[in-house]
Amino acid sequence: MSSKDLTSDNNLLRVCLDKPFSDQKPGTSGLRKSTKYFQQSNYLESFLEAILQTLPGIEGGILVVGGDGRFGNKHGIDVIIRMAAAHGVNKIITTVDGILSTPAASHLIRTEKAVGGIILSASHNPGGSEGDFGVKINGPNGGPAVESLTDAIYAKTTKLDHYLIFNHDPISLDSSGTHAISNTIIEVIDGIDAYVELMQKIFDLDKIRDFLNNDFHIAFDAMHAVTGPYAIRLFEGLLNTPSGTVRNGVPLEDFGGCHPDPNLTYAKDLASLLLEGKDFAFGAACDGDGDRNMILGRNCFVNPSDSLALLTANATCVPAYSNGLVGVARSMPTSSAVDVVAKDLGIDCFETPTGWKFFGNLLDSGQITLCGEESFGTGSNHVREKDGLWSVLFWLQILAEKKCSVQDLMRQHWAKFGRHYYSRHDYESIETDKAQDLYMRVESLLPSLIGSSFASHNVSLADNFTYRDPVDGSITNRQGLRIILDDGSRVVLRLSGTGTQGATLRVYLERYVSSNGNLTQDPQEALAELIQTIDSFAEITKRTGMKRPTVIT
Ligand code: G16
Repeated sequence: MSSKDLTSDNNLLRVCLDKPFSDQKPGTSGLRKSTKYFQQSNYLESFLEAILQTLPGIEGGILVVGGDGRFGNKHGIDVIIRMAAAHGVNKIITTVDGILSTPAASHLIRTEKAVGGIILSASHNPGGSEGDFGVKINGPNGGPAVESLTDAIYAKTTKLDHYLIFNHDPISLDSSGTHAISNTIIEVIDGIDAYVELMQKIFDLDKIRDFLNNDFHIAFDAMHAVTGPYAIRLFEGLLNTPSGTVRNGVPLEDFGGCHPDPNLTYAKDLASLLLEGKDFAFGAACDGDGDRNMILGRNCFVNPSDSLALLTANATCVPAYSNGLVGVARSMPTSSAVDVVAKDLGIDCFETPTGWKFFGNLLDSGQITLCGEESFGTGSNHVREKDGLWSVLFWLQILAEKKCSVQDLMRQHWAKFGRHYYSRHDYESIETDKAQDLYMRVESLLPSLIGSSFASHNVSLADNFTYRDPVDGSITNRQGLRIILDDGSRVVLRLSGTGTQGATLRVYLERYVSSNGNLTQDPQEALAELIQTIDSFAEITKRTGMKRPTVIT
């Protein structure tokens, strides 16, 4: 049993831990576990204590706190407020109902000059008492904490013997207002205002409104997650689209029982509406915490890698980027579609490991303007997170300028730059040992693959990706197994850092067809030989017993 001691301040508690937790290592995006796991006594508090002891400038600093509205959000905010006050934070900024999207949190951290932020979200993972919960840590630049910080937090969790917390009634998040616990001010603000103002500065919303109001019908699916209130304000308010444009717009603690991951599997109602129906010319969805986006046109799904390339090629349509881009970056498994555009524009294109934190230094040092990941994430230097609604507005701005359909825009793009056929196959909930064995076996075979034949081509490179940060020189190794063929085709294998059940194997497949080749194939057909070859080489079906992936994107 933990013991609680009163310190000299009668309301300040020092709670002793029987022993430290050993499993609080942050993954690709903070600490993510099942809600039930987080409900273990002192589990959340231990991780928060480690953050509060590690984040530089906490005492006397400003901390931004919010979440995606999932089960546990308000309780978590209450605990953070009382613990942050116990650590002498000067001001905590949190939001009405605790609703704060990840990009909006990033913006607040930057504008309020906070020492960082704590975002309660398991992102695109399901929520509710049977779902997942998570704690994301952001640094003073507004971006996900860099590895040196998350490593230090993890190291702290393994040694903790106590945490500090104020005994205090929960601060009401029902409306805006200012409160205090001891010397700490708690400001509860509207979490939507500042973000909407930022969007008004970046985009020409009048132009988008005129375009949409001229019979260009759109549907947006907020998946009962955090973007609902933002989207209603932006689309049904400022852009004057009909009421009901935003579907599933009320944030629910369990996301209405849905999986708030905007892809063709989990946002299939919206996908069917666009891919089979005739009513809408444009559709989009965002994930649990509002940083991911999926873009659809009538009869057209936009692959996220293509989306990044298209935003790059058309960036000057957006007022904030009308002077062009300084450079772009993509994560290693993201297709090379953006590389071809960057080359054409004569700007740098960087390749980083998976995870938004790796874009931070490039954005902070002014070397890139746009960046993105294949996992439905695109963003720019306006914040230090990927930004779902920003991406949707970016698309609408381009369409308002070009006055064409999404499908036409994609076809014009491929006709100029060629097409990178691309797909990600996820094999979820594999037994961890089996997944590790499969992965390590493939890794050990890579050196022998170089120069040999693979899917009718020769392997020109096969390795485990190592990244050297061009700004601080730090090295991050073992970031994914790459098999690159002499025609530029690639297969990449990674084990996910965000799953909570067993292991998820991600297989990324890419094949380039130049502008005079066949540009209208089904991606799974275009990639069929690569798919078969990697399955037999990596023994995926044989070792997992799974005949097909859980999710195909
Ligand atoms: C997945 C994606 C990554 C993404 C990460 C965090 O990681 O593959 O590209 O950066 O989720 O995304 P979010 O911020 O939306 O949680 P992994 O390790 O599961 O592949």
